[in-house]
Amino acid sequence: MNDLITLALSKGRIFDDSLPLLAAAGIEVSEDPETSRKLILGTSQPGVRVVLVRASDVPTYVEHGGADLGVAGLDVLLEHSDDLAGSGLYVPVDLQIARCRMSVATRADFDYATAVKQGSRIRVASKYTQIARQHFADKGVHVDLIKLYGSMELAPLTGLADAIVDLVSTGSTLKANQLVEVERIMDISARLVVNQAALKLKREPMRRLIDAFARAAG
Ligand code: PRT
Ligand code: MG
Repeated sequence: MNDLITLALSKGRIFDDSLPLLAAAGIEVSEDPETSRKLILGTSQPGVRVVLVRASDVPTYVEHGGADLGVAGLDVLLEHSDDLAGSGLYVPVDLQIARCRMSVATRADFDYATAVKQGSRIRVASKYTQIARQHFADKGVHVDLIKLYGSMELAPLTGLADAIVDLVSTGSTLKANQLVEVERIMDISARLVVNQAALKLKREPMRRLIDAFARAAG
């Protein structure tokens, strides 16, 4: 049986923050993705390799078996599917890395609290339309959602939207664009996401790796 395990990571903060966890699990990645153009990286463990994919593609790779497991932000997982277990995905460990929050932000001169209280329709632009839809539905707020793929801060500044839903870490991106955080929707961190079928087929090495991640994440 082929027990090679493929781990999907994305370049940037997920890769960088996963390295110490991998090291604690006794795994060193053979190359630096910032200098190498390779998309498949070997590791110090012959049974484990890393594939580099777009952050939002990690759940797709894991769901369809292109990778056995991966590391993805909770934002990415919630946008991928509202039924992760139904897609054959198992999310066993909060890795506590790449932490930030999902928030609502507006221009300083937009009175969000009053708009909500009065039941006004609010125009909300976001890359995270599933999370935004759920949040405003839970609050009973009527919204017109506008799907964007980036530069969300621009939407309230140009009149495209009244508010945005975006990830906030230090707050400096909002500040630089004169936007204010008016509501925190949820805390976000990266999670280990596992293909349930792979876990059954490669039970021992998969278990060992998942347990090592869980211990390293504390
Ligand atoms: O490559 P692709 O565009 O598909 O994916 P991506 O841009 O989502 O990837 P990446 O590497 O930027 O983010 C990967 C994961 O890191 C996300 O899915 C989040 O779970 C997590 N994370 C943690 C963040 C941030 N912090 C963060 N600050 N993701 C994005 N940001 C952005 C945010 O969208 C905003 O533009 O940083 C800006 C805000 O930062 P501050 O510090 O100015 O508040
Ligand atoms: Mg990014």
